[in-house]
Amino acid sequence: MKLFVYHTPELTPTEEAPECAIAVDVLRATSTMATVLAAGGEAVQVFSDLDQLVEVSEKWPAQKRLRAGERGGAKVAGFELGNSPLDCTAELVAGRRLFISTTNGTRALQRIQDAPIVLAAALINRAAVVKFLLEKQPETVWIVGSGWEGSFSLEDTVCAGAIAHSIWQQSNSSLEEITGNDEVTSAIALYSQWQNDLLGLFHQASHGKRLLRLECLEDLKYCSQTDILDVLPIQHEPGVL
Ligand code: 3SL
Repeated sequence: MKLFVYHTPELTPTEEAPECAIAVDVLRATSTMATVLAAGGEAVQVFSDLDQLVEVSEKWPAQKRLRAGERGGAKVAGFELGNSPLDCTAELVAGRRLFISTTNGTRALQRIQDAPIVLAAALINRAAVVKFLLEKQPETVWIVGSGWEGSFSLEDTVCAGAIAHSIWQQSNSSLEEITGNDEVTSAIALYSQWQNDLLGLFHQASHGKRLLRLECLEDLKYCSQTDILDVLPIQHEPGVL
């Protein structure tokens, strides 16, 4: 298995495709998706366009759907949910489909949706993603960070590093054998440096600071936990996990 890390959807190659592609948006889209599925959500359907989300979700029975929208960190008016995983309780989401559009995370998923295997990963479900990769042994794996509007983000790269580090430790492979590009080595180095203080790293991160200004400290705390949900968000049809 060769791992490749791409920091943003924009930096992800367009002319080739891996066997498995993983979207990462720790703060907060993929953390929210993992939480919804772990809490019994029927599925998560992603959209980059809000109007399209409304149009498609309207064809779904009202009691079986939830609409979640985030722009600039804030909830989209008229939707039931923003993008806080803490709002996604089992009472609210069980048996319902989440129709979601966020600034960067849903864009990352759409960028990779043509790969044969598409996953969504966050720190909270890292172990489930690693277990799947070790069992399935795809030849090439791309880990794609969502970043922020085309820029690098610390929290997505540290999660990519957490995944790569765990594969390296559990696969009996050398670092060189699993490393497909330099970004993998730097992501592992970032994770190794901060693995015992991921919340501290989020306080350094530009999007962490943005969310703190929006009074989302509890979200940062929740999303900085590692391996707390045994859930594998895997794409069943384009855009649906
Ligand atoms: O950019 C995104 O996709 C979001 O996850 C950003 S936020 O954390 O909801 O502000």
